This record gives sequence, C-alpha cells and structure tokens, in this order.
Amino acid sequence: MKRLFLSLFAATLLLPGLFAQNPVIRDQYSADPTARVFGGKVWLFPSHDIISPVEPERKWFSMADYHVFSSEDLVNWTDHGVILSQENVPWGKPDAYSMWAPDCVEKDGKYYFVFPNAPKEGHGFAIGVAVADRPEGPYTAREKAIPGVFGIDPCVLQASDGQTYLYWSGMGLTGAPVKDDLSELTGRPVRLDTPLPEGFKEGPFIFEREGRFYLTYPWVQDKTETLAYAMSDSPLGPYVFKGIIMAQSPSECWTNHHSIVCYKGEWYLFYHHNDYSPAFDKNRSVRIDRIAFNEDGTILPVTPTLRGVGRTPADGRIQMDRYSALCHQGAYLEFVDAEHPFEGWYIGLGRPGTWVRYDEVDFGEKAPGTVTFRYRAPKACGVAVSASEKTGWFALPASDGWTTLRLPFTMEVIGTQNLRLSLEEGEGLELDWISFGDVFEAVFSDSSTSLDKYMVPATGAFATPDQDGFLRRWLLLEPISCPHRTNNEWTDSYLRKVLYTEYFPGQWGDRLPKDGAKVKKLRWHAMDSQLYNVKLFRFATNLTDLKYGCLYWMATVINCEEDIPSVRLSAGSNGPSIWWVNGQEAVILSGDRRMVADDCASEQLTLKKGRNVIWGAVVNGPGLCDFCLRFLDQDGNPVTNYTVTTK
Ligand code: FUB
Repeated sequence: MKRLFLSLFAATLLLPGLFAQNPVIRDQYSADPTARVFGGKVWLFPSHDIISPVEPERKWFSMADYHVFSSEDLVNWTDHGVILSQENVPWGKPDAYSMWAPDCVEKDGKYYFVFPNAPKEGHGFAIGVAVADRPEGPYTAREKAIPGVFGIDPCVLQASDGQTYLYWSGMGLTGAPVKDDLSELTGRPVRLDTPLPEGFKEGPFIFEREGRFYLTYPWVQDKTETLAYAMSDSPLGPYVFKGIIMAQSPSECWTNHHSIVCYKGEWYLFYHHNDYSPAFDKNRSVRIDRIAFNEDGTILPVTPTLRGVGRTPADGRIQMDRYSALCHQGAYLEFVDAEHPFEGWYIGLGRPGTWVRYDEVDFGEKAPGTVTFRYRAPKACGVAVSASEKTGWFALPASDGWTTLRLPFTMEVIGTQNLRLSLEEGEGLELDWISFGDVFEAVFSDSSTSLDKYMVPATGAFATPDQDGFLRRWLLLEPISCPHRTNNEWTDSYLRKVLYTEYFPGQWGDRLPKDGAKVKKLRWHAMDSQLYNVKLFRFATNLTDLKYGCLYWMATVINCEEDIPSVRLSAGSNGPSIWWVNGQEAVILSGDRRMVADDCASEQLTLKKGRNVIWGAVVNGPGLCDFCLRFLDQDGNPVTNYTVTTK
C-alpha cells in the first residue's frame, strides 16, 4: 500500500484554532451540501454520489436519489434515508442519474425541496420541486418542473422583506423572484455574474446577514473550483466581488460546492471534498468548518480541516487521523483498508518526536480510569498523551496486526480538552483510534464476568458466519427499560404491540445506525460474539445498570454475491423475540422460552444479491437473555456463503 506522506496540503491544515471531524457522512458519498435550520436542528440536503451502475467506466457524476440527514450537534448525524428518487419525478428521466445539487426551504409548515434533474423531453437540466409536511419527508414531486427555469444548483433565499428568490446556474449565475411555494417565477430572471471576474461559476448560495446579501459560488480562477463571494445591498444585485472564501484544493478535486448557515449563534461552511475517493473526484463527501466575518461584513478565508466542528466525547472513538494539528514531518495518513475507504484512516507516527493534536475532546465531569489504544507497531513504542497541561506516558508492546490495548489512565482530566499524542520511543506507530474510560473500560474489563469472554468490539471490514452458520457480528443497542408484570403476558399480540413500537428513527430500515451512535442515552455497539449465542445479559451487565425488565434491539447485514433462494431464518432466544429480514417479519418466538438453537424457523425466503438487513428485538424478563440466529437451506444445512457487516 502506498504510503501517503503529508504534503503541502496537509501542512496548510496545521493552523491552530481550527476545529473539525471531517467528512461528516461516513457510510456513503455525499456532495453539494445545503444545510438549513428547521425546528432547532440542522438539516443537511446533499447530492448522493454513487459509482454509475450503468456506466461504471464513465468517469462522470452519477446520482439516482437524495437522502436527508439531521443533527443537533453537527457531530452525530441521523440519516433519514431516501427522500426522493429519480423514478419518482413525473417530469424527469427515470434513468438519467442526474439528481444534482438541491436545496430545501420551509414556508407555512410545508417543506419545499428543490432539485435539478434531466427532463423527459429536451436536453440539459430543469429544476423541480417536491413537497413534504416534515423535513424528513415523505416528499412528493410535482407533476411539472418550474416553468422557464433551465439549469442546475438551485438555491432559495427567503429575504427579510418577505420576498422569495430562486437562484440557479448553467451559463452563468441567474436569480429571479419566485412564488413562496416555488411553483413559478414572478419576475424576470437577472444575470448576477456579469460584473464578476471571469471564470467558470456555478452552485450559487445566497444568504442575508445584517442587511447585506452574499452571493457565494464555486469559481474556477485557475484549475479547479475555489469558493468565492460577492456582496450587494439587494437580493438581485448588482453584486460586487469581494474575494475567495476557500482556495482550490491542492489534491485537485475539481468541484467544490457549499452552503453557509448560522446555527446556535455560530456560522458554518458546509462544503465537499473527495476524501473517500482520492482516485475519482466525482465521489465526494461533505465537510464542515467554521466561518467568520470581519466587522465590515467581509468573510475571513476558511482553511479546510480534517478535525471539523463539534466536541468528540472522550469515551467515543477519537480518530486522531482527523487531527487539528500535526507535526510537519514523519507523520502520514492511510486508509485502514484501501478496499473499503469508508472504514476511515489511521495515522502513522514514523519516528520519535512526531506528534498529533486533536482538539475539543469532552471528558465530562469524571476523569476516566483507562485509555484504550487501537494500534499496530513493528517495535515496542512509548507514547506521551497530554491533556489539560498534564502528560502521561504509555508503553505499547510491538504488534504486527491491529490490536486493542487498554491501559490504566491516572491523570485527572475532566471537561473539554485538547489532546496531544507524541511518539517518544520506538518507530512506525500506526494509530486507528484512542478512547478513554467507560465503554472500553467495561468492554475490556478483566473481572470474571468481563464482556470480552462473550463478545468484543467488531474489527475488520466484515465477518463471516461461523462454520455452523451462526451470525456472530451484530449491532446491539444498550437495553431499553420495559418492565413486565408477568411472563404470562408474552403472547404474539403483546409482543407485536411492544416490538412494533418505534423506539428510534430508521428502526427496521435499510440503513443501520453507526457504531457508537446514540438513541437518547443508549449507545449502539458493533460487536463480534465469541460464542454462537449472543449473550445479551452479559452485554447489559457490563455496559449498563439495567439487567432485567428490558428489551434489546439488534441488527446486522448479510452481503450475498448472488441470490440465495429457498433458505429459512432459524432462531432461538431466551426471552421472546421477533426477527425481520429486509423489512418483513420472518420469525416470532413468543412465550417464556429458553434459548434453543433452531427453536423456530421462517417460511422459505430468498437472500437477495447484495445487502440483506436483519433486525431483531428480544424481550428480557427476570433472568438471563441470549439468542442465536442462522440460515438453513432446504436440507437443513447451514448457509455460509456470505459476509456479515454492520453497515
Ligand atoms: O454535483 C454535481 C455538480 O457538481 C453540482 O451541481 C455542481 O455544483 C458541482 O458540485
């Protein structure tokens, strides 16, 4: 694997005082981000880049649908799934893969999602609108595109004078007044770019701040797109060029595309870069960095960072490769698994003296008792970890493969701190993540009931079923309290009532929550079971205070290279349970049962080529609780020709 020594670009990221954990969407490509604030949350409406399923060799944009994401802290993002697909646009070609940069605004309780697409008739792009009652949809596309608007990159401004404006690009930058529901223009389109410096322009994003209007846009000044801006006293200009917000990328991602939003009193720039796809710059990923204004309203240039915005909890996985600052020489970044870029990166510290800093780690109110390193190193290493003006020294034994080592941490570190890690002895330390206290303290506890006898955090891009076909990789949610009066009530109808209640967004959905994501205070854990049966009781007792009177949710993904027909899902659980395959209920085990392998099997079903998502929920009464699951073929033999992931 080619080692990517940090270049000039990385060096430009080292300025102190910049914060980020980028990219923010880490399980799919996302581009052209428009961020809007609705109901106290940030809603992110990006394009959804994919590799073209019809012309994979054609190195061009390919987008079939849109997802929407929301966040309250700009760190944890909920994917609300697909809100609009190319097949559901009455006026659009259903196979054009041209769902380019969108926007969304709210007016009188309706959400207007505005997007470009290739029309069924004619060439180029038209711009249409889909309407919903909630930001997450469902959205219904109107029958026709907006009359007289041809182009891409729509952006809507709801000006403080009460007028709504629509802007778009294609042959320059254009704006026009529009009805509040975006159904038609109400005035003549005006070219906004004619007085601006020459060079290709697209992606207009217009916003109003302190009585001034900002026309911000990607602009090719030299080779690739910068983000530039102009200002005016009026929404339709004339605009006066003011300068560059973000320089062109030295790694030559040709496009950039952005939005600027004020959230909880702070201003943020959303933009994109091809982080997960260095070899193909049409598969991009959304980043966020802070943006600031001078007193006269002009914008301070933004340097792109990997650290991004938001605080990282100390007991989460702190990806030091998303650093705030890094020593100039001897450090490098690489994908953990070049075949699976969404697994992220690790950081290499080549020799003594190399260091990395990661800002804004939230240690909370109680100092952690342990620190866990996920690393590999050809030789034993000594590292110094500094936070809150204290430094601790940690010895990491040599390890050729990735290993997870938990060590005592005795420093009194609380609150939000900047973390610095330096290699003091040894060489070639490669660090995937570090984490403090709580979760990992429990997971790697040495006590006789320790969880690692039963399950360990999932590692590696995928798992396989064991030789008997049992599924051992699961995403497990910490237990939800669910007191029961008596075990006699565990009938089918009771179970369906309790287990068809929605506890979190995306329940039964095609997209799994991320490892570490939270449902209120409960956390999802991607785990590899050491046993064929997954010991939920051990999971609960090691990680939470709740043991009894609760219910567990779990999910996993089976990836098949081809359709596997005529199989049955075969389940056993201590405690009643329901199991779903690709959104359909497959097995229900009701009553007060013990865990017996193959206790109950589904009707015959087909595991389809590609992803198959399994969801399960198990109720626990007053005792132990576990489950086992596998697929059996028509002859009752275990099915094992697939891989298992939690993404
Ligand atoms: O994502 C497709 C196109 O690339 C957008 O519409 C442009 O703004 C550029 O980002």
